[in-house]
Amino acid sequence: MYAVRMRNITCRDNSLRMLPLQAEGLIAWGLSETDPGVCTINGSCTYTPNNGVVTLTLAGNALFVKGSVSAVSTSTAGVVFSSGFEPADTQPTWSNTLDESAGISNVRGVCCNLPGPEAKIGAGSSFAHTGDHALLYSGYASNPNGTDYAYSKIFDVSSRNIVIHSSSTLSYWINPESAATSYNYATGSNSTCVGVDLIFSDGSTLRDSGAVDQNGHRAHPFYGQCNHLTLDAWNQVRVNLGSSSLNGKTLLRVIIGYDQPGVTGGYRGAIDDISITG
Ligand SMILES: [Ca+2]
Repeated sequence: MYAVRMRNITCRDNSLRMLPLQAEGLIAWGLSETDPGVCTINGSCTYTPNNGVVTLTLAGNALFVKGSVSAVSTSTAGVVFSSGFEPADTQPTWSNTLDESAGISNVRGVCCNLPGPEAKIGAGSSFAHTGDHALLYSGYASNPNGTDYAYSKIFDVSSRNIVIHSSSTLSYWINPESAATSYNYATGSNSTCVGVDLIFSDGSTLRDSGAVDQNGHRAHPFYGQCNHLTLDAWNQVRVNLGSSSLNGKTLLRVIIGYDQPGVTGGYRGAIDDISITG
């Protein structure tokens, strides 16, 4: 029995060295006329002594594992950018500054001799979605027969190396104001024709990517969001970025845009709690 036990140890050690992870089947070890032995991957070893000796079977029932399969883990895609416009949050890089991707067409200040459309931090707990601050947007569209848009840049994220992956999402909250809640600056549902937009390193944009929000509306201020948001309410907009043509692209800027051709009048509202997951 002692000899058998020793062979078993050798058999075990050789099995361990020979086993690829998750291997199945028999492993032949040390087969010869005088020293036959067969081990299986579950550690059951059969030792066949020389002729004339009763065959002995050793069943150790040890489980041989070379390497291991770790527990399958799940993880939530991390937030790679967020801002609620509070003092402790990431602050806008720009204020009231047009974005070079589209700029402006037939939009001016909503009132009060403002030099142009607004895109700046506004304060007040009743104004914000969370906390006391949100991004205030406003403008006045003046062309009844053609283009009316204004795109303003907010955050420069070019140094963050944010690459869109299959699970990447954009989320933000927007409160488009009606005339009643905007000192009559806003007209009709103009304030709903606004959305957060993204600019990528190859010059492409979220608005022209075809990506849609959780309701199937394009993430485009006009071709999607316009008239699909509820006035005087906080609307959450969630966009699956990874399933669109944006997968693999590198994000440079977070901007906002108003866009609605052929309709004049003012618009005004607030955007808060922007987040992007990688
Ligand atoms: Ca806030």
